[in-house]
Amino acid sequence: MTETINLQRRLVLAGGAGGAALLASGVGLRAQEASALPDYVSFKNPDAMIVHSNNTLETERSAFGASSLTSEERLYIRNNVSPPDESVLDDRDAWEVSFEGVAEPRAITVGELKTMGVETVAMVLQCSGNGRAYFEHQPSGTSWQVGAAGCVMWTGVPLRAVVDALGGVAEGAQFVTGTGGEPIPDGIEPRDVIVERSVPLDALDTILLAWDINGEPISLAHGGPLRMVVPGYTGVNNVKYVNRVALTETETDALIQSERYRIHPVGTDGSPDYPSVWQMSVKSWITGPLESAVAGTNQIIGVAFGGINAVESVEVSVDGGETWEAAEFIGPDLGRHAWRPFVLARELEAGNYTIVSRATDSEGNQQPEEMEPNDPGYNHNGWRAPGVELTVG
Ligand SMILES: Nc1nc2c(c(=O)[nH]1)N[C@H]1C(S)=C(S)[C@@H](COP(=O)(O)O)O[C@H]1N2
Ligand SMILES: [Mo]
Repeated sequence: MTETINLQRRLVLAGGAGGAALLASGVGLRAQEASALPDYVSFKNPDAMIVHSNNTLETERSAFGASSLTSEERLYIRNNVSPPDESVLDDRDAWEVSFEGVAEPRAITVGELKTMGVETVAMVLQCSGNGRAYFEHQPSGTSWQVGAAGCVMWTGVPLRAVVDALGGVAEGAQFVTGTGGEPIPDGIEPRDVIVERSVPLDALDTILLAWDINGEPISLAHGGPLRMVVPGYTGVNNVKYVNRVALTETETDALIQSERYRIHPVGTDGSPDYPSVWQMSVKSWITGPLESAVAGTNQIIGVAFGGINAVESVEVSVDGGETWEAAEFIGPDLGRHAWRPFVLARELEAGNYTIVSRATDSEGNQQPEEMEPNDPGYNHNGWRAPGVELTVG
C-alpha cells in the first residue's frame, strides 16, 4: 500500500521538478508537463500519457475510465528497438512477409493478404511487465503501474487462412515464430536485439495478421503496416512490423525468447529452462475515483479481463479486501480476449477508503491477493498492491 502511495507521490512530484534526473531514476513524467512527446508518438493525447522514456509510455490510470476500447491516442508504447523508417507506410500494401514452415513457402504482400481472409478481434494488449512497480524486490526495467495495457480491436487475415492457402503446416512444427522488421543497427549481433518470438502452435487458430487497429490503419508506433497479434498472450508476443512468419520445430534462439521474458526466481538469470511469458492471467484494476471523491453515491469503475480465458465476474472492496461486493459489467461483451469495464454504485460517507477489485475467469481462476515474485517482475496480477487510497469528503 505505502509503495503505491509513494509511487503516486513521486509521479506527481516528477511533473514539477527536475525532469531529466527523475527520468533517469526510472520514474515517468506526466506528458503534459514533460517538454514533448517523442516525434513518432506526437499523435498521443499528452494528458493521457506518462512518459517513462522515448520507447516506453504508459497510459494514465484515470484515462481508461469505463471504456471498452482504448484509442491509439491513449494506448501505451513499448519498443525494444527503434521502429523502421516512416517510409514503410508510404505503400502499406507493398510490405512483404515471408511464410516458412508450410507446405508451399513463399513471400506474400499485405495487398495479397487482404484477399485471403478478414476477421476482427477485440483483445487486451498488455506488456508482460505491467504492474512491475508493485513487486517489492524492485525489478530492473520500466516501473509500469497499471497502464502498460489497453483493449484494442484488430482487423486482419487469420493466420490459419494463410497457412491453409500455402498447403498447410509442415510436418513437425510446434511453434509459430514471428519476426519484427526493425532494421538491426550495424555492428550488433542480430540475435541479441531482433524482436522474434515463438508461441505454441495452439495459438495458430486465433492469431491475426492485422493491418487495422480500432478501424484505422495501424500507426508506425503500434506496428504498421502489419502486426502479428496473438489474443490472450502478453504484449511481447504481438510482433510489430512482422516480415516473417515461420511454423518451426523449436523456439527461436533470439535472446528476447531464450533468456529474456522468462519467469525465473529473484536473483537468477533467465534461460530456456524457465517458462516463457505467454498466456495472460485474470486481472482487474480500479480506474476511478482515484484520489478524492464527494460523500454520497459514487460510481466505482474499473476494467477486468481473463487473459487467455474470458472474464466471468468481478468484485469490489472498499475496505481493503475485508468485505467484497459484486460489480456489474458495463457495455457490450466484445469476446473472450477483450476486457470488460465494470461499476459498483456505492454510498460512501466522509472518510478514508482502500478500494480494490478482484476478478474471476471462466475457469474459476481468481486473482491472488499477493503475487509470487519473479526476477524480471512479469505477469503481476495480485489484487492488493494496485489498490486505491481514496479520501471522501
Ligand atoms: N517488432 C516489435 N514488436 C514488438 C516490440 C518491439 O519492440 N518490436 N515490443 C513488444 C512489447 S515488449 C510490447 S509490450 C508490445 C507493445 O505494443 P505497443 O507499443 O503497440 O503498445 O509490442 C511488442 N511487439
Ligand atoms: Mo512488453
